[in-house]
Amino acid sequence: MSDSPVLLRFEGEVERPLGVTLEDLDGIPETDRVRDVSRFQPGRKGDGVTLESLLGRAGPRLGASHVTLHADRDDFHVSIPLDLIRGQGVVVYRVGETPLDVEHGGPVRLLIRDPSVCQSGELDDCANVKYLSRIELTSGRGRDTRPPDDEAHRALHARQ
Ligand SMILES: Nc1nc2c(c(=O)[nH]1)N[C@H]1C(S)=C(S)[C@@H](COP(=O)(O)O)O[C@H]1N2
Ligand SMILES: [Mo]
Repeated sequence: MSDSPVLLRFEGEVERPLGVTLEDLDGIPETDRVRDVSRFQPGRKGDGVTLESLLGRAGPRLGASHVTLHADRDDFHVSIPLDLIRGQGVVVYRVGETPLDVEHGGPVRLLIRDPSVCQSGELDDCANVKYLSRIELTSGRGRDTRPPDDEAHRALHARQ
């Protein structure tokens, strides 16, 4: 057990609710690590672990159909079918030796390996949730506050 702050929680329809610390993330084996996200998202930087490796630890229950990504810092939420996101999600939390800073969406940010453009489906750019604090497994779609149209999208970006 470590007394470091919990950076990310897994909750809801999981066998083992988790509170994940920096040490936990650093302890994930190399096979589950994703180094240098600029290889698949040019212009973004960082290193992380696969969402799948963390889901494996939490153990989605049989009834879990959706993964809801919560950013409590700015009250932004995205809900995506489990089957779609599990092979695509990367949990980014470092840039080399340095923890991911808030300007880059840290301390923990989700990146989709191969997102579609904004507002074009479940796994779009808008699902690259910054300041990710909780991952909730739900039966049915959970909360999703992604902008529904161009105007809402422009307004969201204007606030950032
Ligand atoms: N917490 C949080 N994450 C967020 C958003 C937000 O408003 N809050 N905006 C989303 C949207 S609409 C987009 S297009 C991308 C933009 O990521 P970028 O700022 O790294 O380009 O972040 C997504 N992640
Ligand atoms: Mo977006």
